[in-house]
Amino acid sequence: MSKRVFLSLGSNVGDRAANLREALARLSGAGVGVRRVSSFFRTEPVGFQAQTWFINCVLEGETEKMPLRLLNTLQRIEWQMGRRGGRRFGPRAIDLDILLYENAVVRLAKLTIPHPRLAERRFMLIPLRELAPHLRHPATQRTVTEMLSETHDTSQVIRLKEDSNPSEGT
Ligand code: PH2
Ligand code: MG
Ligand code: MG
Repeated sequence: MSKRVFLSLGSNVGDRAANLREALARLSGAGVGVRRVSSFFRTEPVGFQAQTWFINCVLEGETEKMPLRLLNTLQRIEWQMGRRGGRRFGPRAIDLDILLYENAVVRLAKLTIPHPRLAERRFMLIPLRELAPHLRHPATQRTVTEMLSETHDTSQVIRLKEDSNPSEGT
């Protein structure tokens, strides 16, 4: 039985849009069927300053993998794409995070689902709203639209007109 998942993709190093596209292709080749992808967004860094803005998107996918296996796959792709340790909130070519996995609530030392900061991050909520505005957080029961209207995050999230053109809108 395949599971429906929503993943967040982010990059703030190098050709950021190309990095997202490469990650999408690698996911498809690694057992994560990509069903739909949100627009790409230029997003103000959250949690640190003096960094290049990110490009973020969210995908709806389908996978047979259990949560920890999926995490493993994401970390392998991050590694292959050149993310080698570094600061937790430092610059990165690619960051792949699990936002939602069916209606699962997972609380393990190395993995929390839904993503623990989902409701505090416009760069996750705005792309997610494009794909699934009425989807509910399995623990709080808030919809994506509700989380967005209630969040305290004020960071900027600007939709790119063409996901193939990272410079647009700068
Ligand atoms: N990821 C973070 C911390 N801050 N800010 C933006 N705009 N986009 C991100 O993907 C992001 C962030 C930690 O993973
Ligand atoms: Mg992250
Ligand atoms: Mg991450």
